Formats: sequence, C-alpha cells, structure tokens
Amino acid sequence: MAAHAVTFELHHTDPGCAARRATLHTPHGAVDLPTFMPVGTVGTVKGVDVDRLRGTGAQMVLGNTYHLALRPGEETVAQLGGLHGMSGWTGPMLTDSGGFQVFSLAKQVKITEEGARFHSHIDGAALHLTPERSVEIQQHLGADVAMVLDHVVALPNEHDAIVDAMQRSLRWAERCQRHASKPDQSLFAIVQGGLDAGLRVECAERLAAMDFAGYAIGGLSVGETAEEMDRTLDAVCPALPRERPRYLMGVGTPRDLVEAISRGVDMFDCVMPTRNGRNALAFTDHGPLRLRNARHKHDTGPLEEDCPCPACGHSRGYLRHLFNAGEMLGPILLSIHNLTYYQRLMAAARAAIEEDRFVAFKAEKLAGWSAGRM
Ligand code: PRF
Ligand code: ZN
Repeated sequence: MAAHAVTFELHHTDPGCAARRATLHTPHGAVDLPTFMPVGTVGTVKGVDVDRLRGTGAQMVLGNTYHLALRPGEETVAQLGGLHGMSGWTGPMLTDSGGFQVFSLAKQVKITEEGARFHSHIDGAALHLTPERSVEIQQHLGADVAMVLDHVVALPNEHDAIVDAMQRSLRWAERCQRHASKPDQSLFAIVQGGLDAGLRVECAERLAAMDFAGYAIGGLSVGETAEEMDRTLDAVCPALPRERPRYLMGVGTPRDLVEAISRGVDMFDCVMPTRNGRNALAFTDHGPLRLRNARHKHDTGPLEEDCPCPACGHSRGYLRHLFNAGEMLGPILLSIHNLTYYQRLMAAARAAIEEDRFVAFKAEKLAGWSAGRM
C-alpha cells in the first residue's frame, strides 16, 4: 500500500453524535477539520483576493478542472506556476475532476464507457474528458488533492440510471487510481448511488477496499430534499473508513453543514457564500438577510453584531446603498462577510466537538436560523 501525500489525523469523536475533530495534512500545510473550502472555480474566489481570503479564516481552496481546462488551458496554468503559483494561494488546494461540471454546465453531453464527450459552455468547442485525461489535467493544475472523474445524475431519476452511473463511477475511479502518479498529490474517491442506501453502501465499501486517501460523497444537493440528504448520509458515512477524511461535495446551507458534521462529514465546498453574497444575501445567526429589502435603508447597525469582517465595519444601510448603486464593493464585501460567516461556523463547530457538546451546538444554531426573519 503506497503512502498518501495527504493524510488524515483523527483527534476526537463527539460521544453524542458522529462529529469528528481531525487534521488533514497536505504538502501545502495542515487543515483543521471539519473545514469549509471556498470555491475558486477559475483560479479565483470571485471578488476576493488571496490575502482577504486568508483573512476570512479559509485554510483550503477548491479549483475546477472543467473550467481551467477550457480557459486558460492546463498548459497555461502549468506555465504560470500551477494553480498555486498562478493564483498566489500558498495553502492547501483541491481540484474537482470535471464530472459534476460536465453534468451541470456542458452542452450536448454524451457519456460512454470511455468518458464524457461534450461541448464547452464558453465557445462550443468539442471536448472529450476521460478518467485518464481528468487525472492528467489535475496533475498540471497541481493541487494537493485531485478528485476521480465520476458520472453524476440528477435526482429524482430512474433506478437503472442511478445504478448505471454508480457502477460506471466505480470503474472510472479504478482507472483514475491506476493513472495517478504524482507523488505530492493525493486522489479522493467519490461515492455515488442516489438516495438508495443499499447502492450507497455498496459503492462506499467497494471504494474503501481500493484504499483512497479520502472519500467524497457526490450526487447530493442535486434535486432531493434536505431530509433525503440527511438520510443518505446516515447510510453512507458508517460505510466509509473511519481513518480517512469524508468530503460532502457542493454542499450547502449552514443547516446542511451542521447536519452533515453531526453524521461524520469532515469537509465541504459550496458556491453558496460567494454566489449569495453577490446577490445581496448575507448569512447571519438569525437566518439569511436580504439587503435589497427596503427595511435596511436607514439601518445603522452591521450585518452581524460580533462579526470581525470588513463588511461589518459598515452599516446595513451603506451596504444596501452599494448594491442599489451597482457598486462592485457591495458584492465584494458581502462575499467576504459570508465566507467569514462560514469559517466562523466551522471554527465554532470544531470547538464544540472538542468539548463534547456538538449536539447542543447544532440545536442552538438551527433554532437561531429558523427564528430569524427571512
Ligand atoms: N461530483 C463531483 N463534483 C461535485 C459533485 C459530484 O457529485 C457535486 C454534487 N453536489 C458537487 N460537486 N465530481
Ligand atoms: Zn461580517
């Protein structure tokens, strides 16, 4: 069994649930788990430079194979110093494989056993992404963690389509593993299988037997309810190896994060804090706050009383004005506030797990979010 470049150190499990406090060790530094990774799709977390990003408390950032392969192209990224050198982010990074982006963005997608044929959503160019090509592109991008190419289907879906995509994802995971060779990069597997607990467990067990450095749970937050996602995690988490990190891809709301942590998930990524920030929605302990609402026009208070972020040095009234005036500082400040909110939530979750009070912490957070005005 080869040593992995990225390793997982489990410190403590909360006795009241399955929440874990751990550390992910990578060639670019350590990450405190549970963690939330901001999404830097094209080599930038939209609107936030790397110093500000570090200031939000972010420790690990995600990049996208699909977007970077289309523009500026893997050779250009490699020539500019890889994703690290190009973006200036010196900490740990992970790249997604392109499986989900092909499913959600590309045009005229045709999946065969060999790979995914599709047309670029940018200029219509024809492309063929195979498991081997995805690994090669991710090697050029140079993140600490690469993801296997998977076949993602929307939910709800025909049982046969879900089985077929899950089995193809297993075969593609094997091909990715055979092709991975970069000594300072680790490969994470992705569990698929829709909402079917039996399929999920089978997929998790078969991937676990292949000894990946980490295990992601994919195919969720694609049309199912929040409770269906919770139940799927109840089934899949116990089937994953205890001594490897668990990463729930593309999830989610603050509520989704604390529910998943209580079931044993260690890592997350999502566009929610930045995309919502650009749309004038701020996350707070009293639920989401919509700055475009006229009731904030004369409000002299900050988005959140005790938030240390640069947006919270301003009044709600001023931030609202920035959006109304179409000033770019509005989306930038709200993105920073939301990223800070997510990072503070993760830091508080880690402290709660260390002190064996995650169940009470979760209940308190859920109560605050649902009591608040939307
Ligand atoms: N697979 C990959 N990336 C993803 C997902 C997936 O299923 C999701 C689903 N929420 C987000 N990002 N490769
Ligand atoms: Zn703030």
